[in-house]
Amino acid sequence: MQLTPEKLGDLSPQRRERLMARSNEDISSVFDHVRGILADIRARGDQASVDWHKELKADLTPDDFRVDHAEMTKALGQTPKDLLGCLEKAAVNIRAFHAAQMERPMWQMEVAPGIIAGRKTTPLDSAGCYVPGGRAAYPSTALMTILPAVVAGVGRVVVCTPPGEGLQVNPLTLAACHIAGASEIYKLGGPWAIGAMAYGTGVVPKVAKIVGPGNKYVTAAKMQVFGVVDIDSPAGPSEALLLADRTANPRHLALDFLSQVEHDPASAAVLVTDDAQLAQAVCQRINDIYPGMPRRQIMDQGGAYCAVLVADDMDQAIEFTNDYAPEHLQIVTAEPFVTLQRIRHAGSIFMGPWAPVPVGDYASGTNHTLPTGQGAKMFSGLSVDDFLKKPTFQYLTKDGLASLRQTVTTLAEAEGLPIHAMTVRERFND
Ligand code: HSO
Ligand code: ZN
Repeated sequence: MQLTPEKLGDLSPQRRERLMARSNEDISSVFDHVRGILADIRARGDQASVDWHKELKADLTPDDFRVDHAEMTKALGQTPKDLLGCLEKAAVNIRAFHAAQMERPMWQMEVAPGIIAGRKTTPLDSAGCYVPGGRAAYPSTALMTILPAVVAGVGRVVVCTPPGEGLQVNPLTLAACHIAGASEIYKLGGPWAIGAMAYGTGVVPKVAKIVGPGNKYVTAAKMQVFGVVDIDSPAGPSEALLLADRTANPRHLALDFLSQVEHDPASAAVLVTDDAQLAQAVCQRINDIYPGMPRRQIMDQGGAYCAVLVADDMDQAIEFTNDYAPEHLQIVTAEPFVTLQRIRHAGSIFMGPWAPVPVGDYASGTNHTLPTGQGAKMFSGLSVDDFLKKPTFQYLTKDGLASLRQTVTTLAEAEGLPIHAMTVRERFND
């Protein structure tokens, strides 16, 4: 990756479109394959998962997918104390921030005299959290998906995470599941995990909603079980947009820029600033430090979605930011709270010189399961809202019903539904 500043106003429509679209993965090519696996899980349950995973363990049985008490105890024992302490500290902040998102359990109002209407907030009975494994095995994602469900009051919080050789899973992920308060954990990944949690098998329970990031097979599976269960919004490779003015430190911005790019070859990073000197300094710094970076191979392929853009002024920079709708937005300006007022679309916003994105990836309390690829224009990041439903209710007095008699009976008859009208009229016949 070799960066040079580009003038925002001079971007060709193709260049701008490429930056806006990011990697924009087309997952339709795996739909048929995934459909086959889901159908197999639906028809044969655990036996289908056993057949597909035989090579991981000799004499595999459905019960082997369950993480039992002994395995959890072992995982906790294997995890260094300081790491457990860090997970716990992160969990305290995530719990606190998500607890603050809880709505009133119930509210009501008098819509008109004698007509009381209100709304309750009730948690889902169950939820399934998918925690990726392999190259992207992040214990922090266990905290970020399980804790909002637990805080929302979901009774049964099920976790699936993909196993490797010997049906082993990352002990740190198990420790994080334990700290977050998962009810049960299964060593199952990909469409098998999604199918099992959507339909229910002998071993894995059916849940009401499946959340959590995953590769294209996981995303395709989630999309195909939508309706049988609810799902969260799709999340692709990580991305960050840095919105900065001349007050920003180029050495800090250079690392902030690269931090999300180290996730995935398809990750994206963009700096937008009204200060050409800052843009030049950040490019220079990135070009200098880049060759010595540990995850260079991954970042090499990611360069296609990276850019350092010089805007005519902050208005133009902010307009681009809202159109880009980044997963992570870093605002490093003289008055970040003033800039914030003008931001409409972003997953999670990091403000000021002391808030690099990784604080939110781990421990400031906000969630890191966020919409990518301009999804922030229509979706929010994971929160307790994902695990809450809001049934409405009403109570009418006799006078309240009388006041609606004419309206309801007339509308019911206009819609050709006479019994609807009779339910009201009959009450005044006694
Ligand atoms: N930045 C990622 C989350 C993550 N970072 C996990 C480190 N570990 C997507 O928001
Ligand atoms: Zn990250």
